[in-house]
Amino acid sequence: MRVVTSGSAYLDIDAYACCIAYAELLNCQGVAARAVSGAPLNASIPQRLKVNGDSLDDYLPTAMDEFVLVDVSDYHHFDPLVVLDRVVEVIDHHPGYEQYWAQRLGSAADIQPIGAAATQVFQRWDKADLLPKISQQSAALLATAILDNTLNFTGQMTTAQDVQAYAVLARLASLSADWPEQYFIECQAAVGSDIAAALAADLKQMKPESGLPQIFAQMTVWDADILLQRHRSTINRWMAEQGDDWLLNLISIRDRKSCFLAPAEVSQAKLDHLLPLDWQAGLAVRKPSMLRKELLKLGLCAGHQGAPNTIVQ
Ligand SMILES: [Mn+2]
Repeated sequence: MRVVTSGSAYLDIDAYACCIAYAELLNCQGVAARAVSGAPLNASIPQRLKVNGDSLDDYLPTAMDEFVLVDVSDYHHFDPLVVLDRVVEVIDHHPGYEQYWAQRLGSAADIQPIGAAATQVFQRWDKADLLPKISQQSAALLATAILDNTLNFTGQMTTAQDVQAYAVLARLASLSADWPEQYFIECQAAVGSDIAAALAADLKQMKPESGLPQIFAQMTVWDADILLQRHRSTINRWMAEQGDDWLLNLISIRDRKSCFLAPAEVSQAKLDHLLPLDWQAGLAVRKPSMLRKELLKLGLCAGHQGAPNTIVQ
């Protein structure tokens, strides 16, 4: 059995879609596979696209099983059920571990700088000439994962392949022309219905050398202004319970901006060091929107340019 799985902390729609759609492809090709994960699903997965309630298959792998990792390649963050020596394939779009996997797996490691790992899974279906057999659900999941991970095609990592994959998948899944708007509005409703859970499900602890605030939460919604109007005090309260030095990057698809929420001066100063921002009562707006991985890249570069001892502090 091939166990198709992803990271340990939570599943976003890209990881979730890739697990399901890639296991489906393997089964179509006569390789027994199942999509398995013990991680909770975050607010990027709409209720109506969930295949099995609020979790994936909780199958317990046997000593005979092999593992396929999707949307993750940093083995520190693999689902705990993974046995590293029995990983046979990796499909991912995060930088950092390309060499490691190329040495271990050769061409079975597919790590590309692309908007969504879902686009890579789409390419597998396409190459196998099996797209006419993909389930409507998997097509909808992959298409929506592309929307989410590319910020509706405005993210800096978006490629022409993402755009093309979405067009084909949206047709196969019969998605309407206004599906992107519908989808992000639905995410906003999910976030708004339980702010604390949504923050917890996309929160990362940043290392000092990142040059970023220690606690970094990120959420993507349709209209950030409305969300902030309704929930800003709850967000402030909940984030302050996690620590003093925190940042929320609230990405607003409708107006293509990031709202950075960081009340502490120490957190604001870290961001000021990386890009010009105008802080008003703990809030700064950045247009076009930015992803956490883009800020991390800026932070790491700034660290390397400074004096060596500023990196390790
Ligand atoms: Mn992804």
